[in-house]
Amino acid sequence: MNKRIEEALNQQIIKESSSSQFYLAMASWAENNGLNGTAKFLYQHSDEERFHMLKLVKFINERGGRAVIPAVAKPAVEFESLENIFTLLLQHEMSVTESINGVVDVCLQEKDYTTHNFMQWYVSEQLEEEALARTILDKLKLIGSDKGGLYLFDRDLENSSISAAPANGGPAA
Ligand code: OFO
Repeated sequence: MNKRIEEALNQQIIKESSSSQFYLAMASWAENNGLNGTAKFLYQHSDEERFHMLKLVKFINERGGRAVIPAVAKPAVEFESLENIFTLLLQHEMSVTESINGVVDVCLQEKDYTTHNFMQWYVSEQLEEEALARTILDKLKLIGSDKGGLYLFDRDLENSSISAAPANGGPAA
């Protein structure tokens, strides 16, 4: 496997792994704060990120490269509010999108059209994830500090009336 491509994909593994940990920390915070619907949503999201990481690990290894499993960095323990969580989540997704675009760029420079094709799955996944995070954040901004509204929001997430369509081959978000 082309070394630059291998390095770029391994860097992406770090990103997906940190996304999974980050959302796991958010899920745990939500669970401890009585927000069970949000916790369920974020636990699922964390699983989905792990799946994104695994998909890269397998792709690299199947193509003769060597996937490197990164150390786990400790994410935040405390979050200010639901709005704070989803603001951070959107910012994080935007940085992941940038990094995916960087990998796609390396694929084009190295004329690796197979990996370029593989990465298109991530490109559309990022579109969905950013759109979902924006929708959720818009709802939270409307709700503001209204406790009844926040209760209903959390219940909606529990019943998954706010959720992304499952990406091809991936678990439901
Ligand atoms: Fe892996 O899609 Fe979010 O980060």
